[in-house]
Amino acid sequence: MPILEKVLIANRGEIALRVLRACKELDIPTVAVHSKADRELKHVLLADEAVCIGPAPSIDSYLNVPAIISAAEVTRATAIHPGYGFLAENADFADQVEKSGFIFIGPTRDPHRLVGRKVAAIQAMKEAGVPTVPGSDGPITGDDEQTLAIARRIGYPVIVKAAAGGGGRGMRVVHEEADLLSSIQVTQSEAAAAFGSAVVYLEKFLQRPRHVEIQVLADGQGNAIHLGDRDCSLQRRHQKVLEEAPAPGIPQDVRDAVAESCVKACIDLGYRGAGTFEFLYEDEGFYFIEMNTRVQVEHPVTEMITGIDIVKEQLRIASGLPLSFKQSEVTFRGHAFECRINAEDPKTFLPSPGKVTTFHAPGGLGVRVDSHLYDGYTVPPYYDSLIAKIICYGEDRSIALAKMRQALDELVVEGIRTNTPLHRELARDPEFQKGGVSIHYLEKRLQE
Ligand code: MV4
Repeated sequence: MPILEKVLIANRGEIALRVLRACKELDIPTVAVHSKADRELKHVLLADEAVCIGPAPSIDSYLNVPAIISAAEVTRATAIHPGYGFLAENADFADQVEKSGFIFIGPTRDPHRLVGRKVAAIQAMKEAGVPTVPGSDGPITGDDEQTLAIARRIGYPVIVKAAAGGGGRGMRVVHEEADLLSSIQVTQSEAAAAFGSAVVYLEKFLQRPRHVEIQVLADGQGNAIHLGDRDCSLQRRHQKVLEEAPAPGIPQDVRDAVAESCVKACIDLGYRGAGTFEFLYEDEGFYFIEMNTRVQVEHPVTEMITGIDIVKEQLRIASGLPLSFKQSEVTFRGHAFECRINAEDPKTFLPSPGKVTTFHAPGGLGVRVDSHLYDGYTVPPYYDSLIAKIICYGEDRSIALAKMRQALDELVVEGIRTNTPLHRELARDPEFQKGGVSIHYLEKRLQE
C-alpha cells in the first residue's frame, strides 16, 4: 500500500510535474486536473488519470474550487497537492478540501490561518523568539500623538505597510516626521480600496537588505527541522529571478541562531508541513517579514545541498508519517543556484507564449532541469511565464557558478523568446560573482 491512496495535483507546469514525479517514486497513483488550454502538459500526459476542470482562464479552472473538489470526488482521490501559487495558500480552500473528506497536503487549519494574517503572524513569531523588524508591534490605532511617538522610537526612515498587502503592494516609505501622518492616511485609503482592509502597521525601513529565507519541515507530531537558508535577493518587480543556497557570506553563528528560532516557532505554533520563513538580512541581522506555507519555486536549491526531497517529505507528512530525518542527520554540502527561465522578451520582459520548436536541456554532473517543456509544446498565454528551472550544484559557490555558465550556454529554446540572455549575463556579473548583493541590485543593473 502506498502512503497515500491517490493524489490529485491541483496545479500546472513544472511544479505539477515535480509533484507527479514524487508521487510516482512513492507508488502513489496520480490525478492531473487541467484547463482546456493545458491538455498537452507533460504531467497531464504522464498522470494515471486526467480531468479537465474548465476553460483556460485560471479563475475558471485552477482557481475553481468546486471543479477541483468534484474532480477529486469522481476520481476517488484521497489527497490534494496544491503546488505553489493558485490555491496553495488559500486557507478557505484547504478547509473545503478537508471538509469534503480529502487530505490537504499543506498546513493544518489554525497555523495556516494564523500565518495568513500578517500582523498576527509577525507577533506570534516575535513571541516564539524569531527576530522581527523593529516596528509598531501591531496595527496603527488612530491616535496621532501615539503614532508619532512610535515612529520616533523606531527611527526614520520607516515603512508603512498594509496588513492585507503583499508582493510589494500597499507599502510606503516615510523619511521624515512631517510626512508620516499623511503617508499613513494615503496607505490606509489605498489599502481599503485595493484589499478591503485599511489596517496598516509601521516598521523600520531597511535600505539595502538581502532577501534570505529559511526552509523548514514539521510533522505536526512535535518534530520540526530546518534545511538551512536560501538567498533570493535577485528579483525584479517582486518576481525572483535567480536563487542560491546557502546564502553567501553569513556568519555561521548568525545563520544557526535564526534557523533554530524558526524551528522553535514551528513547534510553538504546532505547524505541520513544509514552510518558509522570509527574512530581510542587513548588517548581520535577520528580520522576519512573512511566512510561506507552500512548497516554493526555489525549493530545489535546498534539495541539492541537503539531499532531501522536500516534496516527498510533504507527502509523508500529509499521510501522517513522522519526518524521516532528525536535525542531526541533516548535513549541508556544497552550493546550488537556480535560474528561472521565463517565456518572455529578454529586453522588454513582455510575455512570449507560443510553440517551442526546439528544446535542448543542459546536462552533466550536478545539473538539474525542472521543466515541463518538450519539442512541439505550445506555451499558452494565460499563465505565469516560468517554463524551466536550471539548477546547478557544485562543491563550492564558484564551482556551481561555473557549472551554471556552462549549463546556460547549452540551453536551447527556439520558437519563443526567453530570459536566458539575462541569466547568461548575471552568471558573469562581477558583483554577483562576489556574492551578497541586495534586493535592489538587479533593478539598478537593468536601468544601466
Ligand atoms: C521591507 C523592505 C524594507 N524594510 N520592509 C516587499 C514585499 C514584502 N513582502 C516585503 N517587502 C519589503 N519589505 C522593511 N521594513 C523592503 C521590501 C522589499 C523587498 C523585500 C523582499 C524582496 C524584494 C523586495 C523588493 C523591494 C522591497
